Amino acid sequence: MAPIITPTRRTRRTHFTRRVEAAGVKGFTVYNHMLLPSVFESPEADYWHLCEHVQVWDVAAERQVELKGPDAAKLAQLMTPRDLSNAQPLQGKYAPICDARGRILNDPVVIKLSDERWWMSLADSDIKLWADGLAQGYGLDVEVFEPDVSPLGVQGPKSTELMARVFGAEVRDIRFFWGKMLSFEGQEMYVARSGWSKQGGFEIYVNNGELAEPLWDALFTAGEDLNVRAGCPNGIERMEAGLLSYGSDMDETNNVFECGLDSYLNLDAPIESLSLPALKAMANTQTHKLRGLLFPEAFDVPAPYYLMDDDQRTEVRSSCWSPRYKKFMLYAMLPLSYTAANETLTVQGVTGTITDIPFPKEKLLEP
Ligand code: THG
Repeated sequence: MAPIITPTRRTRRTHFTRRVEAAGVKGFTVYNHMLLPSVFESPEADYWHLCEHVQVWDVAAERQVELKGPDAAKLAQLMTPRDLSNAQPLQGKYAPICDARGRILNDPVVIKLSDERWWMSLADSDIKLWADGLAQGYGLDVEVFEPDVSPLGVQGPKSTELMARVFGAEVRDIRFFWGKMLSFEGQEMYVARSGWSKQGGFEIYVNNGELAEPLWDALFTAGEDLNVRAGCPNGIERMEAGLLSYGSDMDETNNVFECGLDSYLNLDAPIESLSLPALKAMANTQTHKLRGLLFPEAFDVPAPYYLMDDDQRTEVRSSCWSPRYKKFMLYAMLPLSYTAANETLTVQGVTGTITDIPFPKEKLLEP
């Protein structure tokens, strides 16, 4: 028998796990101490289906940390160097969370529900502890907790049609990273146009566990002729799209500049944010940058796998074969001293081209 992850109370199940199992899930990962499906048919079959049809994703492991109270906005702004002062109710913003040394602790979608109520829809790290520690240390009037809210993704080119059938035509004019309160069986829930793919889609923030399975079933009944299937964040699609995965591509040893997330900062905004002084001081001083690499053939890079030697040694962060472009895609944090002098890198005798992230389309299409 292949080794498994032993299920315990710590590897929390979601309100959708029974349906995910019934749909034939073949693998899980653990994310925010919770099960996150990782493959259904195969990574490649899941990829093609996602790009052509519509999938329902149990992304409940994208846990929310809720900030609630008079100082909620103040705490949210303290945690991220992205200016939140212009955020409107029901708007989301992709906003890195950084510590006082400018390092990345998480890269959530920050959602303003109202002035005194915010969610951070988290990647995989323990931000509730950090937020509560800051609230206590700064003496803020805010509650910090994990609400029983479970995002359900509806992703793929047919997602708007499916969502309109279940939630009504109002979903059609939701703009990217905005949301509406829409009702399912009489329960209002936050529905946003977002999700960890570039195939288009929505996320439903299911706030009543008893409606989780009925909602799942309603999506599958309404989507039968759309070829709806259970799916999950797909490693191939997200690398082709240039989406970053916290914990794999970057972690708390990296700063936002190295990861290319500097477009999500507002260094000159008149905001009070813990990391801003450090980030201003370190702008343009980084020695490494997360880059893409494209190889004409695949090879094995069992983690941890290191590229180059000595002071240039660097670990492969993510990799996979693109069946669409017939290229082996890899992300690595490369020393600028290397990329200043070289446009290629040879690994196991295969020479790859160094690129930006996302991979430029013309590089993907190169023969
Ligand atoms: N949805 C929700 N929560 C999440 C994720 C999600 N939590 C974990 C993880 N994903 C957080 N990380 C990301 C990374 C990228 C994006 C969203 C969440 C993303 N980025 C777009 C891009 O890079 O093109 C757009 C960002 C922007 O322009 O603001 O979508 O997926 N609920």
